[in-house]
Amino acid sequence: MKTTYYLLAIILIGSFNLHAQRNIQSINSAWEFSSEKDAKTEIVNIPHTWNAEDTFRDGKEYFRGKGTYQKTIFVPLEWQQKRAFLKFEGSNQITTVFVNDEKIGEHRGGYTGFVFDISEALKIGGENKIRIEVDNAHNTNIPPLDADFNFYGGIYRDLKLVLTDEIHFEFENEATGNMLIKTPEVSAEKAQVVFDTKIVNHSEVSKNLRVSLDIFNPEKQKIETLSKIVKLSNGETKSVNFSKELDNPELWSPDSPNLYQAVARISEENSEEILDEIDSKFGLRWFEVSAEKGFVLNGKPIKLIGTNRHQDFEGLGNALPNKIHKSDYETIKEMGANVIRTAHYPQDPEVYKICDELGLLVWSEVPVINDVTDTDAYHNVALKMHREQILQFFNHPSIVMWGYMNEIFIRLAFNNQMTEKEKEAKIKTSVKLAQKLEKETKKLDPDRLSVMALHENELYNESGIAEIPDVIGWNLYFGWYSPGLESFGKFLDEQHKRYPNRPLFISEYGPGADSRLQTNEPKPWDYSEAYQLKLHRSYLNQVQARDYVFGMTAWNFADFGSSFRQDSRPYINQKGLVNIDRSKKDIYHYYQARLLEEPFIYIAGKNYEKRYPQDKNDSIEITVFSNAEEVKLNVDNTEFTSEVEDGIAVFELSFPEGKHQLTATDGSVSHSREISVKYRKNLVQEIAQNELLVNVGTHVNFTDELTGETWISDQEYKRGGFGYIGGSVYQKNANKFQGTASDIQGTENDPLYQTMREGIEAYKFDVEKGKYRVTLLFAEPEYNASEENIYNLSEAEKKKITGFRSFDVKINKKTLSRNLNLARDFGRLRAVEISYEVKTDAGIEIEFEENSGKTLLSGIKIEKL
Ligand code: GCB
Repeated sequence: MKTTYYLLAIILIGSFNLHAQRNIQSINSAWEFSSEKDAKTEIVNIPHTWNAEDTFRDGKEYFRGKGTYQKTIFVPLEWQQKRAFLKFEGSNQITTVFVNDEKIGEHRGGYTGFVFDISEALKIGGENKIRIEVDNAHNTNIPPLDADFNFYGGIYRDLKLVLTDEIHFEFENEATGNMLIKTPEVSAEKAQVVFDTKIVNHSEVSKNLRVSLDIFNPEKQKIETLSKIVKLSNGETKSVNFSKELDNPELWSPDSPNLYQAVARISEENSEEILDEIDSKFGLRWFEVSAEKGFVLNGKPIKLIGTNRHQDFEGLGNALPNKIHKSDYETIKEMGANVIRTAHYPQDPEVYKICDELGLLVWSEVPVINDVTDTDAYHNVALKMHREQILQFFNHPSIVMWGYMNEIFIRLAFNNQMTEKEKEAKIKTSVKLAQKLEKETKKLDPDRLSVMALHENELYNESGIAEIPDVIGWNLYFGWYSPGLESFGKFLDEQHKRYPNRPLFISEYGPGADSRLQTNEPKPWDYSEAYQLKLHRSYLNQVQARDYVFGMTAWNFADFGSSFRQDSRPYINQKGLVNIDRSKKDIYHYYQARLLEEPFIYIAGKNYEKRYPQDKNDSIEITVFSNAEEVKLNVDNTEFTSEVEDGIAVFELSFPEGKHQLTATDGSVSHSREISVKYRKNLVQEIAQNELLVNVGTHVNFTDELTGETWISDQEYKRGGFGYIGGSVYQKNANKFQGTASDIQGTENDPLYQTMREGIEAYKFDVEKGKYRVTLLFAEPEYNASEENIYNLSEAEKKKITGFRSFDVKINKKTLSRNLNLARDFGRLRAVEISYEVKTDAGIEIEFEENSGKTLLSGIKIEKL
């Protein structure tokens, strides 16, 4: 293995083409990797994280510590007169570089780029060992301290090796060598553009240099060449600035993302040979925001509507190829969005590039989130990160807001251990840091807006922190963490009344939604796609009705990894408009109907093709998303028409049993889908053909992704049919409608086990004579459920023990399981499946009899044998 890897390194470096100009090569392939957790080396490619799997397997216990990457490179003699740099685009979170065991430097913070000059440590004409240590252990002096996303460790963005001449544009700085292009004044008639570069002379002699700058218009024609002669002594670094007024600029906007380009070069005064060259795209636009006018771009008001986006992906953690960064933003643009928030941290350089090109406005943010440490070290890293994001992404016209804090009081608001004094100290240090970050923002970039995201708490107003940035974003979860969808608008109106001059933005909103869960009667916390639709529809309407709210970004574009989360898919935050593998939820298409201008139509229910009405008198709801005023739905060649309200046309139709072809059209575009219909009334009679599966204790249908089986929503028993007798829907938490959100061990079908009927007396199926298999699903939902054996307890003890649950299961009056104690027999929060074979002359009745605590049942399946 070692030989191949040396060979690889030699080929890589040998292929460098040593012109005088800078040479930039990726150095991603074939690194020897080992970690504190696993000393065994493996060969990995960058982008790489060591947490792609364990964050989704081990929950919050995922490995956080040190990983080491090593590689040997051969440095040819031609490098003698060159400078060599390593350029990281992002590595989480402390990165230390060694060349031939000599420490070159350390970088703190996992979301911005950085550059190390390795020239002095290299052995020219020989082999050189590069070792990079990366540590993602919790560090109280580095943001983020705590957050609802995974802190995946590793060199998870591209790594580049850059060779320059001894005379070059400055590279090793917080801007990672970016030339800054400022546009202090832009109007429809003219734009003032300033180009800031820095040049470095690393040679032994002083030089007379020519620095030139070419400007290209969006049509890629050269429109200007500026140049200066600069004398640069040996060892000297100097700023070289150009300024130009451009007439009738071709403005950048989401509809016309026009990009100019600047190319800067250095040569010796009397020579044609180019010593170094850098380039950058830039755009010309101006904007302002106010409570009265909202957001105004290039003189035109524009309501900003879009999403947040996290940077991880199924199976990859945060180590994404650029292609996925790109396709995510293309998908967001295709949704009709005009704005994005980079969730809680600066993202890959590719992201800002694609947002410029697609025309998406950007709120970029540093991960000062949930909590602050009151140390200079923490404050300084936060400030450095913020400077790095501003300087590295400065030239992107898409960026309009620099964010520097998210919900900074959330931990202290929920912490009952802290004394009032400690809380005051926390607030004080957070306010102080916000002031410093604000000052830094304005110093580096007075032309963009500063912004901070807040959670629903008065502390932000009381402490004065909400007054520090230019604008504030509210992360509001009414209808999810707080009750009542309409409370959202009331909250905003009250804020507006108290602070009439504050422009407001809704930086986050949204419920968890799982494509496996479907219903027509959505309720908070049922994780159904229908509830996701209900909430987003309501929020969109409430924001559209309020001019003082200048925009909103849904939480989140895609489901994302969060190791401590226990929802219907453990370790995943499910508020995405698309799944973690980017397959789309219905809600994505709803936004298309609300936001796109070109004709759009979509029949909702991609994951709701199997429908179970009671009988032919019970209608089925077919939902069509469209931006037309009226749409037609063709069902098996019969046409129905409906008006569209808020992007939705609802058809209540009764269907015969069987498969049906649906086609919706607005006259110009159409969409088709097939649904299959079975009457609940007939399910018991047809058990011989189709087994019957019920998702007990809930109003939602659950589809198993592996088997394709649908467990239909529960119902009360009625003669001639099936259903439960007695008990109530189990509710772990009074604020949540149903079930438990805990991770259920031993299954991927958590929601099936998370919802249950407690205190259930019986489940009945009025089947005909025959032999059947009855399968019962259970999970003990209480962490503290006792594992005691009931026979060991006296009556007095039984009464005393709380969380004790033991019951008998009888089928057709015969006790088949006695004293079933789920915690003792299988473990708490574990999926349990027990099948019984039963012969009957008529009907099956499964009775549950409590010995102690309450009976329960999560699911039931009945098959004819
Ligand atoms: C928030 C946070 C975000 C979380 C989100 C949620 O307010 O800013 O990081 O992921 O809520 O889903 O709870």
